[in-house]
Amino acid sequence: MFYQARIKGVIKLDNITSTNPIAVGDWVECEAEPDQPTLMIVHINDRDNYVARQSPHNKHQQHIIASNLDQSILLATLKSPKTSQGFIDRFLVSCEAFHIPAIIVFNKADIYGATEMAIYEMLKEMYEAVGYKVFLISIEKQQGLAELKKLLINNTTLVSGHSGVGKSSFINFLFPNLDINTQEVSGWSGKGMHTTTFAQMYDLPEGGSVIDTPGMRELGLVNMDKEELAQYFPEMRKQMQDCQFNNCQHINEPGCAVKAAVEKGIIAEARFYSYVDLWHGIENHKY
Ligand SMILES: Nc1nc2c(ncn2[C@@H]2O[C@H](COP(=O)(O)OP(=O)(O)OP(=O)(O)O)[C@@H](O)[C@H]2O)c(=O)[nH]1
Ligand SMILES: [Mg+2]
Ligand SMILES: [Zn+2]
Repeated sequence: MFYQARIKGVIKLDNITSTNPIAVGDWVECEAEPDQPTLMIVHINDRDNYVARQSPHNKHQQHIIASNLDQSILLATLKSPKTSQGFIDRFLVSCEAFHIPAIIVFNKADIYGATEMAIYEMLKEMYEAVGYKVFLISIEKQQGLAELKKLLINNTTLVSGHSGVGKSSFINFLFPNLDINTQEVSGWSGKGMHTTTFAQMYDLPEGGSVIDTPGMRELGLVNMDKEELAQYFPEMRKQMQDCQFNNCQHINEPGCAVKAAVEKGIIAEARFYSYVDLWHGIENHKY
């Protein structure tokens, strides 16, 4: 059932660090509005988890994208548009920090040439070694989708990624009767047109639900200190207890087990570079 609802004024005040008081996936308590078909939301239940982004307007505020999730799909493309490895790693770190399992899905396989396929194989090997599931699909040619669809049943899944990677096309594949808006990526920039403008949840007839979201330009890491970052790289987490210093940041300390593992090829160099990049980008709140 669908109802129009509005939020009772006082709830809004409780949530000043977030730009939105309520998010897709929230469970709420409602009351009927007198003499109207609409409802009033009077209480938002505690969230099991949520995904948030730094507000583009104010870095001290966050925008909650969705809540009560079982998993998060990063839809990526290696062509039209290109998703960078840095962006993928930033997304994975975010998911680790929010304790939400992440799945990496490369779409538009039908337009990949030998170069993109070689990059895909390299990324697949790298991310699977860390423990992430990696899929290659073509929504257009309906390839590789059956196995992915199985993972959605009885779960609440967030679908994220840059504009133009095919998030809404994926929802249309799952729900052929919906026919929600999709739009070609711009010919000259190869970038998406930001067609979807707000997150929306769709219920699968088999059980479970899928959330379409607007395309992400960039992804700010929310409320994270430099010291925590390494924990959100699962392959680094395994090595860090062997570092000489227990406060090792794995940047240039002596006796660093993480850097030793990079040299031995146990940790992918490209992942370590992402770590260093992200580490430099975090401003610590403590100082
Ligand atoms: N070649 C090819 N094109 C695809 C595939 N999947 C989607 N597209 C096209 O990519 C374009 C963008 O798809 P959308 O589904 O609108 O992308 P989106 O991720 O929802 O984009 P935003 O809503 O802007 O974030 C459309 O023209 C789709 O037809 C695919 O597997 N192969
Ligand atoms: Mg869309
Ligand atoms: Zn170290």
